Amino acid sequence: MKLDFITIFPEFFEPLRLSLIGKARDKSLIEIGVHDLREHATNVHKQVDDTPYGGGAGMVMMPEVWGKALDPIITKDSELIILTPAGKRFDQRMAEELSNSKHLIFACGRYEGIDDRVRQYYKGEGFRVREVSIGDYVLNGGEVAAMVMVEAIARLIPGVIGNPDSLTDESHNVEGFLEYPTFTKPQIWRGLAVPSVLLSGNHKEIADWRNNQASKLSQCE
Ligand code: JCK
Repeated sequence: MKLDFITIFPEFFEPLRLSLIGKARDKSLIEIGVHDLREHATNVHKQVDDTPYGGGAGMVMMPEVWGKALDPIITKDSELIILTPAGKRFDQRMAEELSNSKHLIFACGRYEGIDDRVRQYYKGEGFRVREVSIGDYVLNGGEVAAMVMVEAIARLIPGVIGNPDSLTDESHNVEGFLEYPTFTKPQIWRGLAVPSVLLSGNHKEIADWRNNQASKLSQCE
């Protein structure tokens, strides 16, 4: 999978060299491109934003600059993801869908966002375009949201996660998201003991206990 990020703050994506995603890059399971939007600015001031038509506070990102950044990298295999607080909510189902794509382009805006004609244009040209939000709170830009999405998407690509058993467990409950409390050594820490069922070696009883503890079930009771 190829992942491209377009941003005025390329440094936000340095952490993609770490941990599982860094290793997946070394193994060529994923390829990452980070593009500085400002390199596509046309005027002497390298300006990427301008005042909004219709008035109002803040600035809007200029469509020409985005067009120049996107044209060289977008293809019919691309999924153009425009981060915006008004987008469709990102969830595990969307992560699974996107993990099957060949090419994701994350358009990371700042200020009050990107001139809507960028979305209109690429959609009109027949490219796959979606507006996505990671949750109901307001961020200062799309970069952190794109990082959240990549972490959720990349771990679903075969070979990225060391132990694929954990993925199988998750896929059995896309909806319910069975989460249960976890424990490791020592058996007693600061007077708190690990539930004895987990030391029993009885796999059926352990599975039943974990199902009972699962957050979705507890909420229903
Ligand atoms: C991308 C710029 C900042 C801040 C609202 C009201 C006109 C628009 C996001 N879950 C999420 N929250 N926020 C974002 C996100 C925020 C962004 C950008 C994503 C680009 N900003 C911003 C406020 C507004 N204004 C009237 C706009 C943009 C995700 N994903």
